[in-house]
Amino acid sequence: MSIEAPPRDWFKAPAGAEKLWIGLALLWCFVMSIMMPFWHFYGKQNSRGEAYSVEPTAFMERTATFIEANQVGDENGMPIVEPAPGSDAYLAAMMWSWYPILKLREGETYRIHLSSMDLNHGFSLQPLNMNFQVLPGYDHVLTLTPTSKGEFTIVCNEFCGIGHDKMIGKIIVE
Ligand SMILES: [Cu+2]
Repeated sequence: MSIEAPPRDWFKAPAGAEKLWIGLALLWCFVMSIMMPFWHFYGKQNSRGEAYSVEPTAFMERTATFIEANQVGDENGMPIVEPAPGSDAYLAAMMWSWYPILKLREGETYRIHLSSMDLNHGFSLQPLNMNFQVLPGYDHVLTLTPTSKGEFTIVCNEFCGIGHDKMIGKIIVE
């Protein structure tokens, strides 16, 4: 059987319920488009967009200095680091880990510096589902105030190679 062209008068203008559904879907497209810039300015879940350029080696040096000054423990060789409230904290993404584990206090504000040592990773804080891109060369500063206690998992949501699914980090809030 060969492919045949449809009859010339195949198009039937939508009517009744179909017309209504197309109208609603179109309206929803407009609502969602308007909501994108709206959520950018409204709410406290967004990044301020504060970012600097940084070489991965320089970022790693800052991370090492930060760990040296604030380490309070370790978990399977991964340092647990507790920055002073109001201070700067460093979190490096690399194939395939988040380095180090951060220990924060509820209600205190921190400046979390995020950068990648190799390629594009995705910072996804669970179960809150806050997501940010992590790129080599960029020091992205998140001003963060934890509002609840517990252990929060960081997963990588940007496919970054064979160990991507093992790239799990942690933020502890006390
Ligand atoms: Cu990754």
